[in-house]
Amino acid sequence: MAATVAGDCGEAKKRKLSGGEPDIPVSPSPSVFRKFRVDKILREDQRNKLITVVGKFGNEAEKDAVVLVERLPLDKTFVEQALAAEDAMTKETLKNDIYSTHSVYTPRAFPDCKATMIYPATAKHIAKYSEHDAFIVRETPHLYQTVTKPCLDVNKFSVQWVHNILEKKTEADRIVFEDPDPETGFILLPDMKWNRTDLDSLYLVAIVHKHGVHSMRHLTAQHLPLLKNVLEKGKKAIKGQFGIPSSKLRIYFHYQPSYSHLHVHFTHVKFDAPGSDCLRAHTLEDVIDNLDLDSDFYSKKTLVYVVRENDELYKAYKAATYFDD
Ligand code: G7M
Repeated sequence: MAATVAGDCGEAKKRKLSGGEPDIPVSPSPSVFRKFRVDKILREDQRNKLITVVGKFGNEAEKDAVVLVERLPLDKTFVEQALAAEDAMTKETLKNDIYSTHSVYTPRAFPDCKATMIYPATAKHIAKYSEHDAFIVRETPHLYQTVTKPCLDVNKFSVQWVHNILEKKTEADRIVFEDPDPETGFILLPDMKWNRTDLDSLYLVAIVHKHGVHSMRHLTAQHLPLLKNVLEKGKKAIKGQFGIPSSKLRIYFHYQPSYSHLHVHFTHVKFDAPGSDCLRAHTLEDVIDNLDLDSDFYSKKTLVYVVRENDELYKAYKAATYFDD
């Protein structure tokens, strides 16, 4: 189970976030983390105000849970309502002439953190969310066939969450747009990383209905109708639903993706989304152009990306003596 416990204040709450009912703020209930005990800090990222830990809900025999805790971005509603709320408290920390600073204790109805939980977490999840050295790989088609593919075939994350979305078993109320065509259709919905409050950090993901396309590496010209459909209808749905024009959208694949069912990321250009850098992101427009030029582009292309120590792929390249250090 992967659960996102998120705050729901802000501009976006007033908009229709999905095709269904407007998002209604849910009143908080006792913390799901009451019995949680932190075993180890996996990663501290003060710049992004994020700490990732691994721990357990019970005794040693219990399965591990990975929890990512991040500060929510501030928004207009917070400044308008939370600061002035009856039950808000402040403590003056400095006063000098006309200048003063204050610690602000916000009312309970205003969440200040978002926690993303993965439970039960596998060793691969713990590795994914841990701090470790990064190494750049230049994956030739030969390296893909001889090392990457055999490794990924046995070490992949479950895509059960993807199937749940496609079969409307989970997150159905969050769907922003669906084209049900089995060949060219997709479901567009908020990515787990988006708090759904701040449009400047909008993050949606389009999951294709078609099965069996594991990553960008597998794309050929035969997938062009699918890709063009995701691009055009995805942009249109975001404009219609959130009022964001396509000139403000970064639309891309990850390579390597974490999950081997084809999906496309849509993020706001103002948001410095993790994995939107040149070592992981490939814009959908570029991918379409490349396939228009050559149907076999991605079976011939050398693809550059980062692997991290602890990652099974890193270990596989190391065993194949790919790295020169
Ligand atoms: O790296 P990759 O291209 O595989 O990215 C997968 C994306 O799916 C990431 O941006 C995740 O935040 C997102 N994601 C992962 N899970 C498990 C979920 C989920 O359960 N629901 C939603 N909505 N997004 C998810």
